[in-house]
Amino acid sequence: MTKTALITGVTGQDGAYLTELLLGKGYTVHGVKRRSSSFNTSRIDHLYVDPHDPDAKLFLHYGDLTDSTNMIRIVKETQPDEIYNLGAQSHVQVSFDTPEYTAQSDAIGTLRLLEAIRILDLADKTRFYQASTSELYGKVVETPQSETTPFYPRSPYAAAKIYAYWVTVNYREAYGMHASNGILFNHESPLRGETFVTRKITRAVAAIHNNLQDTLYLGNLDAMRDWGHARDYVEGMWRILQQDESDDYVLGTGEMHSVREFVELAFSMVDIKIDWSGEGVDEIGKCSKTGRTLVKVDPRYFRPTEVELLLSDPSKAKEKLGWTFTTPFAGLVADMMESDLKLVAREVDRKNRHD
Ligand code: NDP
Ligand code: GDR
Repeated sequence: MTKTALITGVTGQDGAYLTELLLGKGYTVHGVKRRSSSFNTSRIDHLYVDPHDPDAKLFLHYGDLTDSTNMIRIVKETQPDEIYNLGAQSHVQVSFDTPEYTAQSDAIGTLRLLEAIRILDLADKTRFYQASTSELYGKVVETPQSETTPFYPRSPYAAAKIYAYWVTVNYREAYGMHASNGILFNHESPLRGETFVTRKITRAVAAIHNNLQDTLYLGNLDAMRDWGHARDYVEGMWRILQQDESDDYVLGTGEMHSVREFVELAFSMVDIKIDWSGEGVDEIGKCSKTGRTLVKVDPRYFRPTEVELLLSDPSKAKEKLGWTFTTPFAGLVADMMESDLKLVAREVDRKNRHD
């Protein structure tokens, strides 16, 4: 029997990889996209076929997690077997500028979807996946961080996501819903948004290598993250919803690296070795051969409260879901660099043709 999935955040990084995965498994996929004055479906355009085509399996619906009636209508019309709630204002730093909106979409948005399932009497049919996050751990209480590590959110984003986490647990316990949290550590890819640190770095390194940019400005170079590849993590999301019992799982690599290490590795892939000097806001990274300054610190990117390090213990997911990551840190950086070097080469080519 063909299953039907509904994905919020279908136009985002994870939405794109998950859509590809589910279509490959024969699912019919409904996605919620936001109305925007410019195109926002570039990550899934290659998967989309005209809905008039009899083979069409991907359908997009205008919607927003801040709009209850719209959510209820979409759930009613699509009658999904599985809902993946990936939609969110997902940028930690931006959440300090837009805390109320972040709470509306990330916290209450989750409640709206759970209520839609309940109101529509779909609790026995529809399984629910909540995109929870390692940001819940925030300030370091213990490492590595597992399903039993206490939470200590450090941003309006994390505070909103902690509500979403607990309301998902509550609807499971109160109404017997198959509702699960995936507590996912950072996962990246060539589709990563350009203002997250990894993609900001790989784009800048590719641009600097092609003389399109002089300097990469970053915030906290000492922050440590457990970075994996998004393609691996959407497989984990799907596995979580295939379990007989709903539950909460950490997905991560169990390895962490600093932002500085990410920068060094990305530059090494275009044969540039970075020499660091100075400290704090005065730290700079120079090309070891030319002495040119390529990396500077800009305090604008410091956060009012920082999450210094995140490190997962994904052993429960390994044992119960048979899930583990397949792309190690160096492979992730290489994949992102390769893709951004191609993108920049296309930009250079376009520019040359116009000159
Ligand atoms: P992205 O920022 O790439 O995508 C977010 C998606 O949510 C986009 O499709 C966006 O639409 C949509 N969206 C934003 N606000 C709303 C709203 N109010 N109503 C409906 N849709 C909305 O995030 P990722 O793909 O990286 O992450 C997916 C989810 O997983 C998010 O919830 C994120 O918080 C969470 N997460 C991510 C991790 C990571 O490392 N990537 C780790 C742990 C959790 P649009 O394209 O129009 O902006
Ligand atoms: P994060 O990702 O906050 O972990 O949230 P991000 O890539 O934004 O930051 C990671 C770390 O890098 C430091 N940093 C910078 N960050 C950005 N964005 N820009 C910079 O210039 C910069 N310089 C240093 C940050 O301070 C931070 O410590 C991501 C999002 O996908 C969330 O939605 C998700 O929940 C978590 O990962 C797990």
